[in-house]
Amino acid sequence: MKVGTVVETGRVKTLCRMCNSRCSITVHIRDGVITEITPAEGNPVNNGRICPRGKSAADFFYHPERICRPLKRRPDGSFEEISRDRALDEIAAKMTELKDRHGARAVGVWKGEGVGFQQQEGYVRRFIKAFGSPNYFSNDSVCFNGRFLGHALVTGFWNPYPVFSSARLIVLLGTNPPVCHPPFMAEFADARAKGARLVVIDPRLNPIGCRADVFAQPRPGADAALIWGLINLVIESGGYDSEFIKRYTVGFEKVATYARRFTPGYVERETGILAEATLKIADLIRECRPHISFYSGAGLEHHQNGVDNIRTAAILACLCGGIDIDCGLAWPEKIPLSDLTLRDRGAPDPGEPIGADRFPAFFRFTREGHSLTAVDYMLGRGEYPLKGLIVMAANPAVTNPNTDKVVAALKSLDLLVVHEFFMTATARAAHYILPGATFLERSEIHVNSKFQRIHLTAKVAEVEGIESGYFFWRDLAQRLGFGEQYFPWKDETEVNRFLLQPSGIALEDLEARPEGLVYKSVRRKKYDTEPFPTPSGRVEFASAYLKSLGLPEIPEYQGPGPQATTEYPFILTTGGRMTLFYLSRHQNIKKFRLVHQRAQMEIHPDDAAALGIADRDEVRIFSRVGELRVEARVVHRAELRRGVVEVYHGWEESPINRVIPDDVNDPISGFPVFKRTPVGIERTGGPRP
Ligand SMILES: Nc1nc2c(c(=O)[nH]1)N[C@H]1C(S)=C(S)[C@@H](COP(=O)(O)OP(=O)(O)OC[C@H]3O[C@@H](n4cnc5c(=O)[nH]c(N)nc54)[C@H](O)[C@@H]3O)O[C@H]1N2
Ligand SMILES: Nc1nc2c(c(=O)[nH]1)N[C@H]1C(S)=C(S)[C@@H](COP(=O)(O)OP(=O)(O)OC[C@H]3O[C@@H](n4cnc5c(=O)[nH]c(N)nc54)[C@H](O)[C@@H]3O)O[C@H]1N2
Ligand code: SF4
Ligand SMILES: [Mo]
Repeated sequence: MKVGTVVETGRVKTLCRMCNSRCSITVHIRDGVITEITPAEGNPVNNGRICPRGKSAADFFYHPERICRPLKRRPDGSFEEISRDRALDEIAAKMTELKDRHGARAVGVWKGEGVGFQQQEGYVRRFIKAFGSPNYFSNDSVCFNGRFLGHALVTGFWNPYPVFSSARLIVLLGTNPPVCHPPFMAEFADARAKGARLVVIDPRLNPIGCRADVFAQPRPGADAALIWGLINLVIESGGYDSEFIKRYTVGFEKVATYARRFTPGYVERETGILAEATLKIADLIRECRPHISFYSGAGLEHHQNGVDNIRTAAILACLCGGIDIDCGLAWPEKIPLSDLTLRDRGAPDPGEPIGADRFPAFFRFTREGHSLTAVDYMLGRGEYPLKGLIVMAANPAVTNPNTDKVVAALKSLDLLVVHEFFMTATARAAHYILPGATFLERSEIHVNSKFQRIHLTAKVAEVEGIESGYFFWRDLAQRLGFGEQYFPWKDETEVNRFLLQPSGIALEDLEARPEGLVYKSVRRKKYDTEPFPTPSGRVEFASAYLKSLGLPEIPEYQGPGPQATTEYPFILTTGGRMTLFYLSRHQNIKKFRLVHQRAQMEIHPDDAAALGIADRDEVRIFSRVGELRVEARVVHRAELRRGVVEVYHGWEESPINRVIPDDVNDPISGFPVFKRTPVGIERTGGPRP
């Protein structure tokens, strides 16, 4: 691997992109070798701290298993190295053939969490639209959009993270910030130092739950019953801002009437949370409003009514008066940047993507296809064939539900191109693998809406033969005949200049400020001067839009989701994150693997005893779609509810998504139910050596 660094010896400041927190880092280089990554000062996002994954970015960059040359699959399943020109020529020829035979929409793209969003997503969307296909898919069919939709349907904007440090009460629902969002922790510490209280609602006693004033452990999927109970108590106590409700909201009466049945006793029966705990949380809310940060995570979103879980939480937050105040539901200011996506103009409209008819609200808000439905189209079970797919920075063969079906679908394609660092389960199914560039090898613009900051990342190094994503899309577009029109920029610097044009910010100014610039100072209570960006211009406790789709206009509680049966008596919840792993990534970093050796299923000691399972025994977990063998970890009885088991979801060789159905979907977002699958469990052997 021949590496060039931008400076022979010295330091380069940039943003860490090992996750979407985007902390400021300093990359240390000596004699052309990256020697260390340390936190950089000056960015309020991370305030001079970074996590172990950020520190390990160079382990990724120099990883001995990294794919450094384009690969083509041979008929026997092995791969041969080919030149980049040949790979791109052959891919373009095949795409043209598919387009001629089946129409452009027979080819799609799938963007993964590896490149995140914003600019890299923009390239992917731009490319496929310019090709003439509407079929853009992404990990956002299973991530984030449930939270986004839940907030956007109520207030018209997404809550891009409260400023926790100014809260008097922090309420966390289905989120585990010390692991998932390390930068939040400094803000929590600030707030706690000033006396703020902490409520954590989670079926699993996670690290943040251990620090809470009130920790409540609901049955998975039942949170909305608790939240309705809190809404009921807030309304009963009359402490909400009735003037605000009158002027700025629609549907309050409907919410108030519906909430009445959610007495603390009813909440206890539905959720398993003691009535005293609900009353205690309501007391804290009364005491601290409006200075409350409600923050909902994947634990609420990955459910059968995930969007409505989040809507309910957003309604509670609005009733507490926390709209567009620092610690509340913050309304971010838009920054004018050029649009890379060709969203509404700039290229002919290719029509609606796969899944838009099944989940119209998802499509309306996200303008993307539904990836779970796309899998059916690949298998010939759609209205038309999906024959070709380019996957960039995703590993759906591990991370999407019903993985055996996903793998079969990927293998059935006439053309599968995977843009990757490593030989993943998804890459193994590809006809062509193109080597991916790490974030250290590209320059891109990032906007952080919480702090209203804009950043430019620095290209720190390059590896001979590896081009960053922009050049992949550009060079493929050129071969397909639309490169000059849609990818005219000679390098990333030119793209970045194009993006910045409407903002009035000069690229040189951003280059000079690696810790970022504030693009607009924070204004609060914008609703005093402008309507909420919802159809009615008000906060929508009831949504006429959802009603027009035949969906409940207020987020009625529908029960927790799929029920346990005699055949599948346990509830499996998945995806509680681990500090050192990121989804399906980082298992190949040796020092991390020493900590997490193999996939485990956490189980309550009484359940384990009833099944004759001892700690570290091998168990089989099975559902109506598949099965998996993993190691049992018998946890402390406080850690999990009885009847609930938990498995991490990213293990390459043990994908728990094999047992998760893809056909139980949230009616608004189309999301699968990652956090409530009825399963059976049996002991199959003793501990592995
Ligand atoms: N280290 C690390 N950080 C990550 C990731 C990673 O893989 N590793 N992944 C990133 C990604 S892609 C995402 S989307 C975010 C996710 O980050 P968050 O949205 O903060 O979600 P998680 O931390 O996964 O927390 C989920 C929590 O919800 C709980 N939970 C499960 N079911 C329920 C339920 O029914 N009700 C309630 N109240 N809680 C429930 C789980 O026990 C778990 O503690 O994290 C990001 N950060
Ligand atoms: N059961 C269960 N399943 C889940 C979840 C759950 O909680 N439970 N969580 C879901 C969530 S929230 C998400 S976000 C999805 C994520 O699902 P995916 O989008 O599939 O994310 P990753 O597993 O991180 O896969 C990213 C891949 O991209 C590669 N990569 C990383 N950076 C780059 C880059 O810069 N360029 C290129 N070309 N490649 C790169 C990595 O090597 C990795 O193989 O998984 C979901 N799956
Ligand atoms: S939290 Fe860790 S991995 Fe994420 S950006 Fe910050 S340092 Fe990087
Ligand atoms: Mo995610």
